[in-house]
Amino acid sequence: MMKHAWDNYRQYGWGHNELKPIARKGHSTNIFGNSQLGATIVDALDTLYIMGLHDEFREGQEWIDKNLDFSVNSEVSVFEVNIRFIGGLLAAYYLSGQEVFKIKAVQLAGKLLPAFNTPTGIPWAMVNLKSGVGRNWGWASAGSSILAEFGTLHMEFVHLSYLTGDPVYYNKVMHIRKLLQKMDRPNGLYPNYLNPRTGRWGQHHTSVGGLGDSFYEYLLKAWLMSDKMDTEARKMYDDAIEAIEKHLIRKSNGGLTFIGEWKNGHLERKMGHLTCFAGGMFALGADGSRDDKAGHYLQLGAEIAHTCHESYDRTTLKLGPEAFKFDGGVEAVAVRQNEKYYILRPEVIETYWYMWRFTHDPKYRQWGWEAAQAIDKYCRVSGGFSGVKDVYSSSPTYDDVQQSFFLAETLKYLYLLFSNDDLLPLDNWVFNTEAHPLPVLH
Ligand code: DMJ
Repeated sequence: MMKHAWDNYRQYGWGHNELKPIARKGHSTNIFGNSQLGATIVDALDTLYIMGLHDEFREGQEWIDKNLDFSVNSEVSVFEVNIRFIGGLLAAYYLSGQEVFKIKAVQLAGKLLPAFNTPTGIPWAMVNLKSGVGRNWGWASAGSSILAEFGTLHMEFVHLSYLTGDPVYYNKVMHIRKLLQKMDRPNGLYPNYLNPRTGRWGQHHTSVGGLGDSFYEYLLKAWLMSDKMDTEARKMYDDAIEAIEKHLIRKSNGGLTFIGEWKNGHLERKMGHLTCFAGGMFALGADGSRDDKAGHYLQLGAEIAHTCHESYDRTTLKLGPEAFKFDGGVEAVAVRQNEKYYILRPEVIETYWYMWRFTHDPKYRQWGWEAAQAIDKYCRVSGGFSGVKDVYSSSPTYDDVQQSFFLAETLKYLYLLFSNDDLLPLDNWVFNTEAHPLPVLH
């Protein structure tokens, strides 16, 4: 599957950010700006390396060496470029030892730094790589920055300071943490929106899915990546998770544990595909949890994995919808037409993999295999892999996008699920939110 995805991108989309596997041409979205930055190459490198696809890896390295140029007049998402490009380049560097990846990661990080020039030091969502001018998404509550965006820089920036000896990156992310620590949190929850000019929260929405997700993930992973020395991060994670469990996690009438979304004091009984990563996060954070609640968190991870598997199993294609409800007799099923799509996302398989590593219960391999077969059956087209618009339809239509995270995450987690535990052991490696492994800094 990786060969099929890569070879088609190589043939039809080379150098573009992503591939349109049906039109057989390059694809890009506004998160990458208007330049051809080869997002799929950078995102896929470590997967190629891990799978032993060394010729493909070398081709990618050569393209990066000769063509990847960040001095372009292009406005990109700071978060996306950090998790996919900086994370991807750093992982490729650590795995292969090739200096070019480190050099490019540091060059790119320098281009992101102007995004932090705000009255509070909370970065803008977007920055122009050439001019350094930053701004926020027009749709985000009252000019706010997004929790999952400014809160998902820590792992990569700590590594950048470690590799360069320059504290500037570390200082930027620690400043964000200190600021967050000082703020009041409604019901102990972190709202998704924070205004970088005023330092005030925007709308009181809290989510473990889109807009919130990887902020919580990075608190836990900052602690793991520091060889468990960063106890401040662990405490913030424990506090946040306790509040989430109290206010957002519920059991449906049918006995499925789900994580809802908190909107101005009201719990929306809806869970996103993105939220399904949390099963793996709870399992990963079980060891070291407060009050010896390791068993509890491993169980919670297992329950989320089960719920997310049900969201797949209750569809025609056996692929999960973007969001599913637990309301009025509906259980783990999408209701609105615009929530029925599957865009090759990794989160459910990611959780299967973590649960497999921690329990070795064969059902996780079984579930991963079901998902792999469904992707191969319904998302494979002759020009690559495509997302599908309706997982409940027996004749689905395609969205014609091969997302870069399909190669970075979905296929990597599947491969790891069927590999031995000594391939990237979790005692030595921590995966960033785009599945790029970074070493623990002992
Ligand atoms: C990826 O880019 C990352 O996993 C991110 O944290 C969330 N969204 C996508 C995949 O669904």
